[in-house]
Amino acid sequence: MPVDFSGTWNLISNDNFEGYMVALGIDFATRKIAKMLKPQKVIKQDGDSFYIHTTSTFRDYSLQFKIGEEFEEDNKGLDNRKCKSLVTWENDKLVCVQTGEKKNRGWTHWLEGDDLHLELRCENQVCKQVFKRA
Ligand code: 1AG
Repeated sequence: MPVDFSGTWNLISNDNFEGYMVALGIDFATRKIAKMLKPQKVIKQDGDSFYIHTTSTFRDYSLQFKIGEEFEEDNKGLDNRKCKSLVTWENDKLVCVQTGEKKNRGWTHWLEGDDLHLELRCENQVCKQVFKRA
């Protein structure tokens, strides 16, 4: 059985989100608000097609992609930088490389027990988020 990330997920931990946001050049006032948030993710997976909607009381972000197909990502409401993104499977992990102005930018999603994990990378910063099923 292939992995299925589908579901509604609530953030339970968020390590070094501050460092990640600093690496992305997010201003102090926005960071102060953003780090208080407890975002929810809704993931719809149909084979290799994904829809990931992250919502919060402050801003929302949605993403649609197919494994192995590069797409333009605008990061609207986040750092607003455009990049070229490519998501691939590495075993049961979903790995995204975001090529653009920022070095070493990307993220990895995987399931561990009943939890959804997300590692967000930018330059030399790594943020680690864990979500539980709603
Ligand atoms: C994400 O990517 C993007 C969603 O999870 C938010 C994650 C990190 C925030 C990124 C940069 C911070 C920039 C601005 C802070 C302002 C608002 C924060 C809003 C957070 C909720 C949207 C991976 C993903 C796959 O798309 O799950």
